Amino acid sequence: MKYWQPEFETMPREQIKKDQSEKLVKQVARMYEKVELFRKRMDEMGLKPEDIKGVEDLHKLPFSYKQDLRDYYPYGLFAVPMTDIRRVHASSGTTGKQIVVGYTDNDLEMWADCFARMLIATGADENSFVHVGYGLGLFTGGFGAHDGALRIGATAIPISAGNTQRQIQTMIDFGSTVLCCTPSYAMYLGETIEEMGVKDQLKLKAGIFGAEPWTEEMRAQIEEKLGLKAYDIYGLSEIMGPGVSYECEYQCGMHVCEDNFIPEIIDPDTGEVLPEGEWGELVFTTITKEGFPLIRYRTRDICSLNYEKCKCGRTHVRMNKPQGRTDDMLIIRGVNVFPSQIEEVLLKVGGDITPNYQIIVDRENNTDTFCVNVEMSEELFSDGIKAIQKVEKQISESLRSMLGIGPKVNLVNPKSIERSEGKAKRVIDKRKLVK
Ligand code: DLL
Repeated sequence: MKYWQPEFETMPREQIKKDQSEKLVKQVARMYEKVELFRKRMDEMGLKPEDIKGVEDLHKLPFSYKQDLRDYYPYGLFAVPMTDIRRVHASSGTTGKQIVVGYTDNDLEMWADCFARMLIATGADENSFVHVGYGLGLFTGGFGAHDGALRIGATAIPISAGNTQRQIQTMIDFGSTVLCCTPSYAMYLGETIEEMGVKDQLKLKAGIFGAEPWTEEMRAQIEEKLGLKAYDIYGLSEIMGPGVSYECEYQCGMHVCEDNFIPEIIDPDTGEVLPEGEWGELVFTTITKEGFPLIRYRTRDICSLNYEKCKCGRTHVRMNKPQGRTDDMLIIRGVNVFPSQIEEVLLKVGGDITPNYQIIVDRENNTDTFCVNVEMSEELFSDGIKAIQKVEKQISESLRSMLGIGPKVNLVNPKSIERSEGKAKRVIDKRKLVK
């Protein structure tokens, strides 16, 4: 089967709005009937489904939150009988109880279609070999990529995450052309490929990396180590999984699949919708999902939107790389610090260090302590203590000038920080452990 780019991706904005309005009106009416929590919230606000006439009324609707999924766990927010739910996925998140999401046949079709758009944008086709290195299981990453590969008629290699040397040997033997995994795992694969000295045996052309924030500097390193073009893909279990938005060949923001999802940017404190271009919390409404639809879901991702037509011809809105999450922002001595800011500085330092790091925050005598452990390169390790101290000082000063506070930087031995096969754990906040 051959996949073609649907015409709606290049529709004029007025037409997109019309299409979204029709779908939103139907979705609101259906959810009012089927989902108790949604009906209750609408009633509390004195809103009736008829009050929603199109996207211009979206801001009137109530928000939904991750806590709702926990309160109604497992199936309390589903909008169809369980006999129509064909598959479930779950997300444990970094904290808290797992949440579960469900898909009807149509939902799975729609998801495969969205991931297929990502693959097509990278130049993949029925001749491609799609190496699925996201975990295949309850995590949405693996199955999302797998179904997308089938949709374009490519050959899927559902290897899942882990067993790094075997992954690489399989890539070589099976001729993988598209690699799908988290960016931190891509870095680890790249490092191992260098050690094995097999880069020239790989046939990789494109990488589809997401599920965690990553910087432009990291993109450059991954591209260099793996010899491919690295694309960013965004998604979250609550809304669908990977493919809610994706980069095109121009890599200037991720196109939201607006025929299925309406994004908004709001002020996380007041809930007000912010004007185009401003950074705030990303909120999504699913307008076509049947099994587990959500209205105005607060993602906690910090992002901005750009409605300008892209050079690729797509008119679908682009979201910027999320800067982090409202819930992973660290407040250290009163200063807001995002792990991605630290990563940006570290990757700029280049050769003497590796991009493997951990941020450790603690509290001593009522003051926050802030420490960044970074792995040094083998070369620096053999240069001795004076050279190491010099680099530590240089990183600490660069971080101070970016953040306004300087952490204690420790360069640690090569390969001493644990590698990740999925989402990397970069922050250890010991203050949260204090009872
Ligand atoms: O991570 C779905 C996914 C799988 C996306 C594979 C892309 C590729 P969750 O486990 O529910 O779902 O985590 C969702 O991960 O709210 C963001 O905070 C973060 N995230 C996902 N993609 C990106 C990205 C999957 N490209 C949460 N950049 C989201 C930054 C991302 N953060």
